Amino acid sequence: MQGSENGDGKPNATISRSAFMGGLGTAGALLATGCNTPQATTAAASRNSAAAVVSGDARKIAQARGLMPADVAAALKTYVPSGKTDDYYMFASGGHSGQVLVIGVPSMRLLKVIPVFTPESYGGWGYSSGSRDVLKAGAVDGTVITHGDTHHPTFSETGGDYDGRFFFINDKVNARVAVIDLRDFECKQIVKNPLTLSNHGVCVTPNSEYVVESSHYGMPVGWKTSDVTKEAYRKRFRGSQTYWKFDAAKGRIDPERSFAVELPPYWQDILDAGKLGSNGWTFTNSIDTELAVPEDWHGGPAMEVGASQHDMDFLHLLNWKLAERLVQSGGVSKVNGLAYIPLEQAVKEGVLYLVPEPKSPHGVDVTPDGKYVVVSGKLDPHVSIYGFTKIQQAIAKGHLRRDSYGVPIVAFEDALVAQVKVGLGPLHTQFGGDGHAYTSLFLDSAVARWTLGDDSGKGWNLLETLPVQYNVGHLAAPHGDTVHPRGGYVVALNKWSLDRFLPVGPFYPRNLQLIDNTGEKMQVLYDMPIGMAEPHYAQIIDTKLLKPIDVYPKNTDVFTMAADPKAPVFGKEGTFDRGDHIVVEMSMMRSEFRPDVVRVKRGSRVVWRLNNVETAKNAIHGFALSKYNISLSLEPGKVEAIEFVADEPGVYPYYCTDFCSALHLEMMGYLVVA
Ligand code: CUK
Ligand code: CUA
Repeated sequence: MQGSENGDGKPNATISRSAFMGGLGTAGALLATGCNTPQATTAAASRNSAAAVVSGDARKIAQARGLMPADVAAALKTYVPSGKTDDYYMFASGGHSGQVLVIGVPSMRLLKVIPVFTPESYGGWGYSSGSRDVLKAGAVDGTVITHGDTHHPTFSETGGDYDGRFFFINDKVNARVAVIDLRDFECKQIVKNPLTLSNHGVCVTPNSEYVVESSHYGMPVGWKTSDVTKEAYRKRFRGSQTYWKFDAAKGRIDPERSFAVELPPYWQDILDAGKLGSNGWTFTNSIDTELAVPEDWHGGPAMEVGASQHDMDFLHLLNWKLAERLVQSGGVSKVNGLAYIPLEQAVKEGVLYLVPEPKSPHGVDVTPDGKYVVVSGKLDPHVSIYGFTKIQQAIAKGHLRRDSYGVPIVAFEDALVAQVKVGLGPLHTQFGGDGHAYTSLFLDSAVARWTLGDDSGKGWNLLETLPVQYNVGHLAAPHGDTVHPRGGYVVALNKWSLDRFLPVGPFYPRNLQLIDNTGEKMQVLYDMPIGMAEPHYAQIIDTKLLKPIDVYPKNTDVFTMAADPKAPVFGKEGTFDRGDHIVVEMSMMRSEFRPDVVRVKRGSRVVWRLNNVETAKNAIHGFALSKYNISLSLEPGKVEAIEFVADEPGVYPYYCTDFCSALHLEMMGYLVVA
């Protein structure tokens, strides 16, 4: 029994965290002996405090609650005492809530909801002028979109590992990508793809040169057509892969320096970027090489049947460094303002290749060493492992057959290194710090753990599978898709929870399960309900890499992260008539608004600037104005503005929405419209 070294009742000060994590027996010993010896964790401090817990009382509690030794071990592994913090941040997509969730690991405590694509009144997102501008930049043909379907979160990387600086997430339903600055955990930019209305995969290249977005459903380029026959689909519908240039100094995507590569309309799906030896390439799978269209367009079978006829779909291999050189040499045209490499040119220049991949593929993940690409097909019980070297050799050899669009196809046998039979419905793969790979099994509701082998095809073996509850989608592991996975945990992001939680009506919580992967056998430690939309993917980052600011410097405009030249000046507040509009300059502090009365004439356009002049951590003030649909959140040092027309005479209270002090309820004022 692992951990039994503690069973002799002697303190074991040298036991490592990972040994502790692996030791179910530690808790077993705890229950069996009820001893007073310190059980180990990393910190010396917690080693001492553990002594108090590990007593006869703990045993009594466990017995009274009917806990098994494994339950107690799980509790000890996930419990983060009051006042202590977690080892990792998990950033999870918020699914079709359009937001991003920040969760502590291993405690699985929700730390923050970052508003992104959807207005969120707690953060003033979509109400302040600055955030409205961000949402407006993501408008589709002039329509400001107030929702999103977030799937694939991605940290910025340096050298193939997360660098803790920025975070990106896609909106599947309108083909948009958002940038979040990890200095303040706030969304700063949304870009709309001008080629398509639906995307799916998003990843970054190893030094965040590009945020890469794959289109999803086949679309006429620019979506403005009503020619929807089967023939039109083949001829004029296309996929695309967009390489959004990321300017890390500015913290923004630069559409001027971005480009796209045209692809056949195969419904490109998830993608991943090559790393180390395979850096310079991206790998994108696809699911509708049948070119199926709705029955109505040609009288064929239903879409889901039509799109699942082939035994193989295509993995797309894109040489983005070559594409970048083409763009930089000025040899490409523009479509809807974006530099664009048409399919024919991509083929001619050797930018694009295909490799067949088994039935209805979904996940594609590059191994930490960059040597292999792991593909899983929903309707094939294997993960297929392609060798980057083998692919390059096949390309160099030439004589490749082509698809109906003329794209060269590397033969499956020439690219394949191994297949591991993992179970039913394999979707997504992550890599653990233990050198193993972890694949989610949607149909089996399980996680498969398997070993990585070599080019000869040896060493690729299934180790074990662990049931999870239920219908797992993605997995997330600490730095689990980088060159340097940290290990310790795997989180299963499950679609269904069925019997896991108290009933809350027909909308069941989604279930995130924390798994310990440090032992011989994996163990589910914790079920975390998500009381909103389904998080698809999440990434987990070492907390040491993030250095968020706790107070904005004075007068900060959070969209430039610099002092706002128009910030209201403390002591010079007031209401000023500027001819065609009224300017309100307001300071906020505990526990007052200055001014506390704002008088304007009916019909005035009002530009209201607010400055939280506090410098103390956590001294947040909200601002809500009755009738005018305004809610703001001003963290200390932040400046924001709102604009509206005061169109009705009356008296409208405004007040602070954050309980900021004992006199918080008195922090209010009146807008008087005469
Ligand atoms: S997808 Cu949802 S479980 Cu958008 Cu990565 Cu596979
Ligand atoms: Cu400020 Cu309450």
